[in-house]
Amino acid sequence: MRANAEAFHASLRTRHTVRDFDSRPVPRDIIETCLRTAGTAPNGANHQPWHFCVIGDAVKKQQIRAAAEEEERAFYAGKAGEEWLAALRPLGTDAEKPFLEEAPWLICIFGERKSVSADGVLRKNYYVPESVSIATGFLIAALHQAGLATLTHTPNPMGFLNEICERPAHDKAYILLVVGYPKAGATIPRHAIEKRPLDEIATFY
Ligand code: IYR
Repeated sequence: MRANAEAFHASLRTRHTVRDFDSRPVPRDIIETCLRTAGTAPNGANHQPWHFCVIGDAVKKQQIRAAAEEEERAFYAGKAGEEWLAALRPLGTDAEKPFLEEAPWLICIFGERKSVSADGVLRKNYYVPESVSIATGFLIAALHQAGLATLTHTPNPMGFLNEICERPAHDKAYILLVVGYPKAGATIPRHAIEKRPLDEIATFY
């Protein structure tokens, strides 16, 4: 038990968000297996209120990049506010998102606020943000374990993804997950490496 817990921690602690992706292809079946892992996540009423739109198509990637950068330009030009922009400065991010075209796969992660049940009735789903977030965590861990890097990208708002992915209005895009290999020489901001110690993030009673 101890050895397994430590081995999993040793693996996950080496995961870092990457912002420069190589265009080297990643086989589709690896992504499929990792998505099956995401689909095992605990969720509200076992409705499994998520949908993963997996983009490998260059034209769709181009459309996503154009729409995301439009939102990001507004964000960095002032919509974010000074406090938020100051918090991001140590990461060195800006409105340019070339990785949206360079990475082999983009996974648009939607929460289904409603979904069609087996009997064809549109039913309400529960704990959608929580369920989608947990599934996303499983997905990121699975991709990492497979040897892939990810970036949890969140242009805001992300309504453009419904259009590009042809998802209904009752689906909400939560995260645009960029998946691939890091570009040679890709770096990680020093700011992102420091993790809070256990005694700060947990209290035992
Ligand atoms: N979505 C923007 C801004 C951004 C916000 C947070 I909070 C981050 O941790 C990183 C970036 C962008 O992708 O640049």
